[in-house]
Amino acid sequence: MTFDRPRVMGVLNVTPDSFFDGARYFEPSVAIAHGVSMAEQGADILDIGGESARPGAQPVSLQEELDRVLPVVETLRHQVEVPISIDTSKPEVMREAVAAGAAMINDVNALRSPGALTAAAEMGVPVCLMHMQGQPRNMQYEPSYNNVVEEVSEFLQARVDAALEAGLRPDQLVLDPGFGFGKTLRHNLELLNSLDKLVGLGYPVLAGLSRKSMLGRILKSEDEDRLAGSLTLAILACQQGAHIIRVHDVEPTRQALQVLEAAELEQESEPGRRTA
Ligand code: 8Y7
Repeated sequence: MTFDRPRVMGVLNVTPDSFFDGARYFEPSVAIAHGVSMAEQGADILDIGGESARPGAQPVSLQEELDRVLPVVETLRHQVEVPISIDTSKPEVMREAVAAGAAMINDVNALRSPGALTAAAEMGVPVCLMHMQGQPRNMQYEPSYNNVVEEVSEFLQARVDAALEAGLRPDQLVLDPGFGFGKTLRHNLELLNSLDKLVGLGYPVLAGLSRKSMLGRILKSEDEDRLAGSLTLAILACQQGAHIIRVHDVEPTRQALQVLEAAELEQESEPGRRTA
């Protein structure tokens, strides 16, 4: 995948308890239809997950997670042309989902689970390494950093080093600061404003901001009322150099990014405005 323009990753949660769309797409046929619809709306990647990472969420068993995601991966890959990403931290789920047709791994645990580095190295597909402080069950309990941008960046660099050491190729890696994963509103905004520093590590950067509670904090709104805020955050992330935006609302996000792209192209082509 090239990143000449920002790519849109559509979220497909096959869970009963994800915060925004939990239960909505728990039935496989409904999840599949939603995946097809996001592809039609212009998603560049579909991210299928069977374990909620919402704050306070409880882990699910391996078998339960496989039962949730595999039928959806298997069917969707024949119904859409866009690559499918598997959102999991479990090496067994990574392997089975890739065998079933997934072309990318999205791991909120950054391949820290036992066996995950080896599995990802063997499969050779792109992997998103995300930063999280704590675990979903406790991560929003008093998150704390001395310097959030430096700490997240050092963590991601250490995970890159571990991945390369385990035999992953540099061109497999995507980095993500993990908005909302063990972060206060201030931490999230600092990371957003310094996203260019993560981009400076030299890997594509993924940003997941869609409908997150940071918007609830700013807007005092419920998650179904956060679309405009989500689009604003998507634009800000892309202006800071993000390559992939993970969202629930594919069509509006594609439109927002198209408008941004048109404005940026115009800026580049207007000699009087050139700064460099
Ligand atoms: C993110 C994510 C979630 C994110 C990446 C939600 C699975 C919570 N958020 N993966 N997953 N980045 N890479 O709000 O920010 O969708 S789950």
